[in-house]
Amino acid sequence: MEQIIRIAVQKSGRLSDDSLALIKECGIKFYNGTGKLKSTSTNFPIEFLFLRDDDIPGYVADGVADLGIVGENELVEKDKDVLTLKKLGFSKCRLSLAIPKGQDYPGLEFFQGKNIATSYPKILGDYLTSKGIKADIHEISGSVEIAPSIGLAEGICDIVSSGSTLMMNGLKEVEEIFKSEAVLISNHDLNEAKKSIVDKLLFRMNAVQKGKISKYVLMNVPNEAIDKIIKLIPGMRSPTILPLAQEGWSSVHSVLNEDTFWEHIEELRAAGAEGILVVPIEKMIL
Ligand code: PRT
Ligand code: ZN
Repeated sequence: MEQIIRIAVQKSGRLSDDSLALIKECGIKFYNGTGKLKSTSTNFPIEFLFLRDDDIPGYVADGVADLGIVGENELVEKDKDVLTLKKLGFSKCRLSLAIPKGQDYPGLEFFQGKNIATSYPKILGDYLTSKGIKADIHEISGSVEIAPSIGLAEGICDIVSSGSTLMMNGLKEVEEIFKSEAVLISNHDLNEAKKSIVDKLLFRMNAVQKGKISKYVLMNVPNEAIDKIIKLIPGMRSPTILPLAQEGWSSVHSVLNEDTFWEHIEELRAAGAEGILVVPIEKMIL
């Protein structure tokens, strides 16, 4: 039988849409009708298992799935022996300690001897130990943010994204203890055939990711400014320069990184570039 790899993705939740979108952007076709627990791609040797995120690290460690997409918070909390292949840049959040808004916060010693409610006892326990704080950790699986108002704990440790859940529950964030984003994980013992499929998948994911952080830029430049402009935008190998119908002008094309994009655009305008067009890149293969 031809080799196939199995990837575990979250069935429905904050990771699902971006996980499936990334796989589709890699050109991998599959059907994920509602309620389906399994699906096989029609054009790539990959099979999908749709699971709760809590179960993904364990399934990958046990080899039930070869790969998985999961939040780092869940991965570290579950403490399973798997490989992290790649950070995926979505589902970003932080794990933070929070206390009632009206309380004074003198620093971490606030938590000495206190009760803290969380769904992340391992990450919190390791953090407090490393800081020399002894507290009682109460593990609860959901609605952690109501724990202080019902008298269960003096503080909580939970996932924060915008901060609005804390605010709505009269809490304030006092310490960030862990940063998380979605990661691609793999089983430790893949055979060579599976490894080579994983390499193909990683190659495509890298191309999609590089495309996302890069922009294709086209601009009109007076010929005397070309040298100066080229120094500002080296491009992938070097920029493309095409003559315009109007004498003395050229069109310069290049690729810019999104992080430094606005700085570059300002420099280019100052150097004489006009009519700057910025085009998204779907994939980038170097
Ligand atoms: O059903 P299943 O077990 O698969 O899903 P789940 O309910 O356990 O997880 P889900 O889908 O809520 O989240 C999946 C992953 O997304 C988490 O493990 C994190 O890695 C990541 N993530 C990113 C978040 C958030 N942002 C987030 N805001 N996970 C949870 N939240 C919750 C948080 O628990 C709190 O209740 O949103 C609230 C805080 O949000 P703000 O924006 O109000 O601060
Ligand atoms: Zn979960």
